[in-house]
Parts: sequence; C-alpha cells; structure tokens
Amino acid sequence: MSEYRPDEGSFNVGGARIAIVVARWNGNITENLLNGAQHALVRHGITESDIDLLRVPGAFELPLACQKVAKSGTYDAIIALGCVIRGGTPHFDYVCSETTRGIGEVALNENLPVAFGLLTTDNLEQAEDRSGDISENKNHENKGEEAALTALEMISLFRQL
Ligand code: INI
Repeated sequence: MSEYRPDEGSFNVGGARIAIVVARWNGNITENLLNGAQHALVRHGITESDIDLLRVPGAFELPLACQKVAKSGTYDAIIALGCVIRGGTPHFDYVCSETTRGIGEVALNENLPVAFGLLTTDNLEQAEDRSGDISENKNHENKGEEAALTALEMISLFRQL
C-alpha cells in the first residue's frame, strides 16, 4: 500500500492546466498509471478540458516531450508517466537513468513542476502492484495517482510563493 499521504483537499489548484505525458511501452501498465492520474486530478476539481494528454513511444522520449510542453508556457505542471521493466541487458539502466536525469533537468531548467511517475521494476508483477486499478480497490497503490497528487501539491505550493 502507498505510504504517500498528502493533505488531500488543501490544494489551491483552481483553474490549473496540466499536461500528462505518457509512454506507450508497457502500455497495460502505463494506461493504469494514466487512469490513476486522471482520476486524482478530476477528484481535486481539475476540469477535463484543462488536462492535455500526450503519448510518446517510450520512457526515453519523456524528457524531450516534457521540455517541449514546458516551453509552451501553457501549463502549471506536467505529469510524466512510464514503465521500465528490467530485462537481461544494461539497456534498463541506461533508459532509467537517462529518463530520470532528463525529467529532473526539465523541471529545474523550465522552473516547472514535473511529477515523476516512472515505474522502474525488476518484473511485471512489481509493475502491476504499483499501477493498481484504483476504481476496483481504493487501497491499491497507483504511482500515477501519486504523481498527480504531487503535481497538485507543487502547483499549490508555487501559488503561495
Ligand atoms: N521503454 C520503456 O518505456 N520501457 C521499457 O521497459 C523499455 N525497454 O525495456 O527497452 C523501453 N525502451 C524504449 C525506449 O524508451 C525508447 O523508446 C527507444 O529506445 C527509442 O528511443
């Protein structure tokens, strides 16, 4: 079960515009992350017309797409979603580290919250455990939902500063 316990309901996010960038690799998992993120945003009053969705081929493409989105100046936050599952080659480590570094760089360079919803797991089972169907059981862990709540908290924080 998730250990992240945000102070739900205290977010100041009225009128916020949010982009979700989701990778198609491991699509069964990333679609569940996307569902979790969308549910969390709508639950907190973000209207569907204020949520834009972009799809990229794989996790490695997330940073560049996030950068393009950030430079548009249209959004209050970005949620990056993807899933990398360890295989038998060093490819996993390269994709994970470059994606992580790139997403972090976009946030710092563009001065914009970019929530990190990238699963990096040893196997499919771990990925499934972290991308639970939130409509089926509220206690399922869903890192997409957590990333969305992080984005909302950061928007709220930025509005205080
Ligand atoms: N992309 C992922 O999102 N997840 C993976 O598990 C994965 N693996 O295992 O290779 C993956 N690779 C593709 C990569 O992200 C790029 O799309 C590709 O290298 C083209 O740039």
